[in-house]
Amino acid sequence: VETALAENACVIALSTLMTTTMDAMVEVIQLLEAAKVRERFKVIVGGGPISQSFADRIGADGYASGAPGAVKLVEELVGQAGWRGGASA
Ligand code: B12
Repeated sequence: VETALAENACVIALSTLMTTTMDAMVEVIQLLEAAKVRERFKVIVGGGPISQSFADRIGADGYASGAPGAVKLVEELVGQAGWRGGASA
């Protein structure tokens, strides 16, 4: 979260390969909410144990099953009309 703020990131992309680290994705979203900066970032999740339903459950903005889908997802999210995240927030 500190790095995303320092870098004026638009997107935070979280990856995990293991079920044991899935909870940390929830923690990142909670940290963003606690710092009142959740709306400044699009948070996307992925990796072997992750699914669309998990992404929905934790309040992530998106999920993709592979790299090409991740690029498409980011293009859609960042291109969304009216969203001005990152540096412009
Ligand atoms: C390579 C590998 C390792 C390597 C990692 C090397 C490295 N430096 O990265 C080494 C040997 C170190 C390793 C260690 C361990 N591993 Co390992 N490992 C794997 C393996 C074989 C492949 C993972 C991989 O790199 N895949 C290639 C990438 C490109 O594919 P991918 O991760 O699926 O990513 C794609 C999509 O998921 C998606 N995606 C991924 N991230 C994101 C993020 C976003 C935002 C989006 C949109 C999309 C997206 O796009 C990617 C491209 O298509 C998997 C088994 C598997 N087939 O997945 C086990 C696996 C992940 N390992 C596992 C385990 C248990 C471990 C260890 C705990 C073993 C141990 N007891 O020490 C340790 C943990 C180490 C650690 N601290 O993290 C388990 C996890 C089980 C679980 N359910 O949690 C797996 C699933 C194997 C198994 N079936 O048991 N491992």
